[in-house]
Amino acid sequence: MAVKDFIRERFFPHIWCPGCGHGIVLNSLLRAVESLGMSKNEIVMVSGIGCSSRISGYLDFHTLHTIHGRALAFATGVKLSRPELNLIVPMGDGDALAIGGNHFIHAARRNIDLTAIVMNNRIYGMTGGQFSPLSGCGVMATTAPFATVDAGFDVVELARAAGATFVARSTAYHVQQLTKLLRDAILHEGFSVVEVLTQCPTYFGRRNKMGGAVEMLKWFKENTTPVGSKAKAENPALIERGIFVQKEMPEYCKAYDQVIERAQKGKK
Ligand SMILES: Cc1ncc(C[n+]2csc(CCOP(=O)(O)OP(=O)(O)O)c2C)c(N)n1
Repeated sequence: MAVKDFIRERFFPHIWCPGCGHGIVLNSLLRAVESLGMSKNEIVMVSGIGCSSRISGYLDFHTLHTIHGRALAFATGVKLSRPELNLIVPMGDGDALAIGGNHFIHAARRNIDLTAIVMNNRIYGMTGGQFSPLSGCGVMATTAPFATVDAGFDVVELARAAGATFVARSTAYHVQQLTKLLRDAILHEGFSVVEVLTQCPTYFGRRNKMGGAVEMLKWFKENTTPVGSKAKAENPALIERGIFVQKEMPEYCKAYDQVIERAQKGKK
């Protein structure tokens, strides 16, 4: 399997708990990259801190494992200095939308050509199960032993409103769709966001009595539906999967190059 060439075997076994969905995302991402025929030298993966962010250690791309919540800021710097490279930024829900929420909306607003993957397990996995801005209301967490009272963000609506030009969602159950969406997101020129609902049986599943990994994956199967389906009209509680936004807008690095050109010519 050619994908094996993309893995740093020396860092295995990985740190993820048995049944964690993050490994499924890693697998889908590798298949997406392989299907694009990209060389690993053309890819830079930038991550922050979290179970999800550890993915950058396991892949033999150019990788930067940075600080919690700041992956998009580092990635913006890399992309502006080397726009010919493909930047992939995997993040946890806390990383992307709690401490990193401001970076997220501004990267979307600028339409810089990065692929942001939000690995949404609705909990802070690495630090022991605190609730995140994507946990939603009525969720048990170590920091909410009597359940949360905060509503969660809808990543798709947030990314859309902030200006992302490609926005999609899938789950760790729907691996073929996920692979395709990751491929489309990498190909898209502009800020692309793929939200992946992924299971954390250890902290989210156990506390919320959702069962183990298999039951959580079944939950994704039974509680999601393709975007625009009839099922959603009949049952508004279903979570939609698919592509929500796909449009062309001026890309930030290209627009910035034009500013440099104008400055060099001395023209306003
Ligand atoms: C500035 C800073 N604040 C807090 C932490 C502690 N910390 C590390 S990972 C993490 C949250 C991880 O949750 P998430 O981003 O959702 O990813 P997951 O582990 O669930 O994949 C926190 C709070 C840190 N490393 N740095």
